[in-house]
Amino acid sequence: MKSPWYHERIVYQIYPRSFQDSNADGIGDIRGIINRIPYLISLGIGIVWLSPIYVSPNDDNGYDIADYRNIQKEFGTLDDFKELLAKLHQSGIKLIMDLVVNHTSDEHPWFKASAEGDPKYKDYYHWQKTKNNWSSFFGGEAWTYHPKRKEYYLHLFSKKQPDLNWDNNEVREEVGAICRYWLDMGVDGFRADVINIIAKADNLPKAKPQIALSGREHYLNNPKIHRYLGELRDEVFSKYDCFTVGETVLITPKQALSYIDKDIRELDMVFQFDHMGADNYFVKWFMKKFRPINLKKPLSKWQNAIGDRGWNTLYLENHDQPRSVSRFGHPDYYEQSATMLATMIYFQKGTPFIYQGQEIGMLNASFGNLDDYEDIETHNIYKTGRKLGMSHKRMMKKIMMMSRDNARTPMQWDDSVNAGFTSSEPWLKVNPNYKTINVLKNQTQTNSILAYYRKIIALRKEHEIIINGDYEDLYFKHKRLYAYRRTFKDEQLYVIMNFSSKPLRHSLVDEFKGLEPLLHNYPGKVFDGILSPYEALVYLVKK
Ligand code: TEU
Ligand code: CA
Repeated sequence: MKSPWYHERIVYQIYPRSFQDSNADGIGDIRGIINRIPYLISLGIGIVWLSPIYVSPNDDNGYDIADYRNIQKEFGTLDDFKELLAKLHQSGIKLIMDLVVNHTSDEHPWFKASAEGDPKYKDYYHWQKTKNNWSSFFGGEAWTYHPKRKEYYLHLFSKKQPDLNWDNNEVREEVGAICRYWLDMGVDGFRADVINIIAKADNLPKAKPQIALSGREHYLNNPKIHRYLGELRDEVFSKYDCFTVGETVLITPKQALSYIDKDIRELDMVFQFDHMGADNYFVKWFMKKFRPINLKKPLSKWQNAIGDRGWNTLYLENHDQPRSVSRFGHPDYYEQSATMLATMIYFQKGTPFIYQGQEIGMLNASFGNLDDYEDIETHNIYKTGRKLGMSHKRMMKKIMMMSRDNARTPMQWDDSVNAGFTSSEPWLKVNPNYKTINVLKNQTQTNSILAYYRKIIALRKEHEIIINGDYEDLYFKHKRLYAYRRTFKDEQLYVIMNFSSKPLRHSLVDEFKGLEPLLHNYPGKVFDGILSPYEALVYLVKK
């Protein structure tokens, strides 16, 4: 059976604000993306995922939408968007949009009408006379009083992001219509923002108090959600050749399968977050020392648990996560750890997602000055932490490592002013390391991180085993060796890595003596039976 295109292709996530500015206002835009299509083609990716470009007051950089059918002025026009879509399609690249429908902006006409008590919109959101003890993902309370309506409204994110009431039939019809609008225009699918929290328990009961995310037992994977997503699948998604990937927070493999199992398919795949917890306890602000085993365990758990029942997503970064090389790599082995991490994740079974700049090994910006951060989450957490008595220094340490702005600094194209992102003042500072880390420099070096990413992408097109081979861990308990085997028809693919800064000898490596690796991140190194720091080897064996 032929695999669906969204199993074979590689997704490249663009954060439009930070990708390429074309009109010198310091903000990335659609025209900028169009100008960079040759770069996307040269990478070999097959799908672009655009973070939100809809009309938005920008409280949360576009994740607070005021008009789902139009483009934010600073990004361009609907015609620009249509041109981008057409040009990507001409280049054989598909496009998926971000679908943010857990909440709208408080400046969306629905919310304004709801706040005024307009009978049609009155129940589009969650209103209550009294607030309860639920807390927000961004720190602080999840309720805000609205003086006009004289009631509190629920917002699981910022107070400018009121949660939609999915129990309301008309809300669900509106969402379906929005999806159809973009699909009819030719869009190829959606990344559905925090989709597993859209259904809230009836009457929003009081929460079991927790240190973070109080109330979650009443909105995570609430059983009603399957009816709501089932409707969307039947009435909208199944009518198009499109795909959906749900962002599902705090999810277990079993819960994931309740959405993506091949007999259910309310969503085609989900983003899980277990491996993003490798350097923290439950919430990223409670940091702990990173250990490779804590990355290996969750990744392996998902490979094994999803198995043949569904399909995984493979990612290390997105616009919410710090840069993976800063988190899991090693500064003394920068190129080696960056390429090892890519090998580790992208030879597993699932659809690869690459976040802009990851392919050139961009690192955390770690600005030391709070004023250099733009992200609402960063500022809210700072306030919350300070209120709880934590020092400025302690909060800044957390922010420097974990702020979402680490991933949102402008794309580093070259070593000209502002890294070639803009000719004026960028909306968020460029990472000062852009003179050494940029696309141009990567392009001129044969063994760059970018060249390695291109090789992985090319290999995936050449060898079906990388897409459809079964996954199996090898020497799973080993703390420094990371190894697994993929099996497909009469082929086996071995992925062998030293996830440490010390040389590693292991009998597994000896088995491949004299064999030419399919991929190797130590260019020119001759096999000596010992894995160097962060060395990664991929072997293809025919039985
Ligand atoms: O993220 C959901 C989410 O869980 C994040 O808020 C997460 O807790 C945080 O980013 C970790 O640092 C999605 C979007 O990806 C994010 O950009 C939005 O801010 C959020 O939803 C609200 O729409
Ligand atoms: Ca611009």
